[in-house]
Amino acid sequence: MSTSIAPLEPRVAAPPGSQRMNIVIVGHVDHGKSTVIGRLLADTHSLPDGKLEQVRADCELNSKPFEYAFLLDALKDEQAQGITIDAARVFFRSRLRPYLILDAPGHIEFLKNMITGAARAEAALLVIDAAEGVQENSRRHGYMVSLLGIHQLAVVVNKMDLVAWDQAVYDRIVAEYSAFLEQVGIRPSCFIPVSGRGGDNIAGRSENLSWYQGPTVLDALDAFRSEPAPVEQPFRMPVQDVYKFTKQGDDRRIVAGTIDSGTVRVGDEVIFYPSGKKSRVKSLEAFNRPAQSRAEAGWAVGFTLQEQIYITRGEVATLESEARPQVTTRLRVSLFWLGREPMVKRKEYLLKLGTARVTARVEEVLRVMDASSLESAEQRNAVQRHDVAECVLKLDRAIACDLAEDVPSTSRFVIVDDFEIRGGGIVREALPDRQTSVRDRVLLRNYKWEPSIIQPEHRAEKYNQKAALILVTGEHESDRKGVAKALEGKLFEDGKVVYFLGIGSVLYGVDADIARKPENRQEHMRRLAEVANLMLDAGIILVVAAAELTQDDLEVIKTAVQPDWIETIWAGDSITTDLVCDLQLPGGAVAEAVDRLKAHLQDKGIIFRPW
Ligand SMILES: Nc1nc2c(ncn2[C@@H]2O[C@H](COP(=O)(O)OP(=O)(O)OP(=O)(O)O)[C@@H](O)[C@H]2O)c(=O)[nH]1
Ligand SMILES: [Mg+2]
Repeated sequence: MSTSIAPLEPRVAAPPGSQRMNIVIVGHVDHGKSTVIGRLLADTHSLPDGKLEQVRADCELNSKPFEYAFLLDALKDEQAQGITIDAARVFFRSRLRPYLILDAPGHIEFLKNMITGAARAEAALLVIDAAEGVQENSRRHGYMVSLLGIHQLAVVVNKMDLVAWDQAVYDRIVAEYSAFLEQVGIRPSCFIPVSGRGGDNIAGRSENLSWYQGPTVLDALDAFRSEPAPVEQPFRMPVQDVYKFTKQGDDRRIVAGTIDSGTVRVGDEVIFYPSGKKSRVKSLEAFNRPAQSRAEAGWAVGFTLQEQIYITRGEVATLESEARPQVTTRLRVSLFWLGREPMVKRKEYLLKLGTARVTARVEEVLRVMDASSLESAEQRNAVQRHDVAECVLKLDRAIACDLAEDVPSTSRFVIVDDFEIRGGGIVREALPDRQTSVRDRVLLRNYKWEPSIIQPEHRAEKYNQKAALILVTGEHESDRKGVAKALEGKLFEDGKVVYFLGIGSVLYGVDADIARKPENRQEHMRRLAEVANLMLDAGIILVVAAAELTQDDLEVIKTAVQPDWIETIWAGDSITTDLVCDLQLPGGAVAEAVDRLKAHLQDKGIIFRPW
C-alpha cells in the first residue's frame, strides 16, 4: 500500500462521510511544529487559493524570509473573525480523511482543552529538533500525552537538513527518546526524519533521506486508527442542571447535561451517583433535535423521569444495567502541576470532575516525578511546578467518578486554585474512606427509596422554609441543649415547622440494641443521620444537640444527609474538637445566641427575612 503523496498532486478530497481525526502537535519551543503544519497544509493543497503566494509576497514586501509557520498566523487571522480560538486549530484533508490539528500554544491550554473535552485528540505528533536533540519539553509533552490517555504517537525528528541528513544523529535521538517513552508506557507508531522547511518526508518522500524507508508524516497520520467512539462505554452523563416545568400542576423536572459516554434510551432505569437515587427515563429531548428515543455520547440532552427524585448538579447519571461508577472521598490520582506556587498538603483546592465541584486536600504525596526527566523522588510533601505526581486526594464530600482505564472521560479532573486551573490529571484508584460501609447502606437506601408525590420544593413553599439539619454541639459543660431548645421555641413561635432532637432521645430508642461504646460511635451517628434524613425529607428544620461532635462524626452524617442541608454550630468559647463549624456562638446569654443563630439561618436562606 502506497499512500505517499507527491507535493504537487492535484487537490484531493477525503471520501464523503469519513470521520475527522483530531491530532495534537507538541514539542519543545522552536523545534518546528508550526513549520511542519504549514508544510502539511501547503503540500496537501489544503490552503485557500492564493494564500501561499500572498504570504510569500507579504514576506518579500517586508524583506523578511518566508516561513511556512507564517501560514498559520495568516489562517488564524482569518478564523479569528468569527470564533475565538484558544489553541490554533488547523483543518486539512488527506486522501483518507479530514483532520483537525491542534497546535497547543502552552501547557495550560493543552491541559484544559484535553481534560474538559473541549479539544480531545486521538493521536499526537511530537516534534524534536535534530540539531538540538531531546529537550525538557520533548519529555514533558511526551509524558502529558501518556497521562491524557493518547495512545497513538508519531515522533517527528525535524531539521534533518541542519545535521547534514545524518542517519547517526537520527538513530541517537530515536534510541534516547524511545527509552524515555518506554518509561511512561508509550510505544510510538513511528519515528520520522524530516525537514519541515524543505518538505522532506512531510507529504512526499525525500532524496536527501533515502536511507529511511518508513512512512512520511502524512502516511503516519493516515495510519492512526480512529478510536472507538465512547458510545461503546458505559453511560455517563454529569448532571449540569435540573429544570422544573413552570406550568401549574406540572411536577416534571428536566435533567440536563452532555453525555460523556455510552447510550441512553427512553424506559432505561437510571441511577444517579453519588446519591444512588434511581428512576426511569420517561422522555428524552436532545438539543436542537426533535424528541428522541435514544441519545448517545456527545449529545447535549435533557430527560424527564418517571419518579420525581431530588437530584442536583454534580451527580452523574448512569444506567442500572451497566458498570457502576466509583463513589468515594479518597482518590489516588496522577496529576501534573502547573501552578507557580507548589501544591502543598493542608491547603484547600477546588477539584472539578465532570460537573462536580468539591474541596480537595492532598492527603499524601506518594511519588513525585520531574516530568521532563522522570526522576522520581519518593515521599515529598509538595508538588512543584511542572512536576508530575501520584497523590492521594481527600475530598470534603463524596463524588462519582471512574478509573482512567475504565471510562476515561469521567476520570479526568482539573484542580483550581485562586480561580485558575493549576493542574489536572486522572483518577487511578478509588480508595476506601472511613464512611465506606455507611455509604453502601445509604446507596441501597436511596435505591430502594419510595418517593412521595409531593416535591421537596412544594413542601418548602408551604412551610416557608428550607429543610435543614442544625447540629448544635459544644463542650460537655456548654449549654448547647439550652440553645438548641430555645432555637426550636423561637422558630416555632415564628410559625416554622421545627423539631428539637436530643441525642438521648435516639440513644435509648433507635439505638437500644447497641451499647454506648467507642467502637459503636459510627453506628450511633449513622442512625442519628438516618433519623435526621427522614425528618428532613418531611420538610422539617431539625435541631440536634450533641456533645463534642468531631469531623469524623460529621463525615458520617454527611454521607447519609444531603451535605448542603447541614449547619454545624459550636456553642462555647473554645472549639475542642476538629469539627469544622459554620458558626461559633461564644458562651453567654442563651437569648443572644438564639438571635445570632436565627440571623445565620436567614443568611443561609433556610428561613427568610421578613420584607
Ligand atoms: N533549517 C531548518 N529550520 C527549520 C525547519 N523547520 C523549522 N525550522 C525553523 O525553526 C524555527 C522555528 O520553527 P517553528 O515552526 O516556528 O517552530 P515551533 O515549534 O512552531 O515554535 P513555537 O510555536 O514557538 O514553539 C523557524 O525559524 C523555522 O524556520 C527545518 O526543517 N530546517
Ligand atoms: Mg509554533
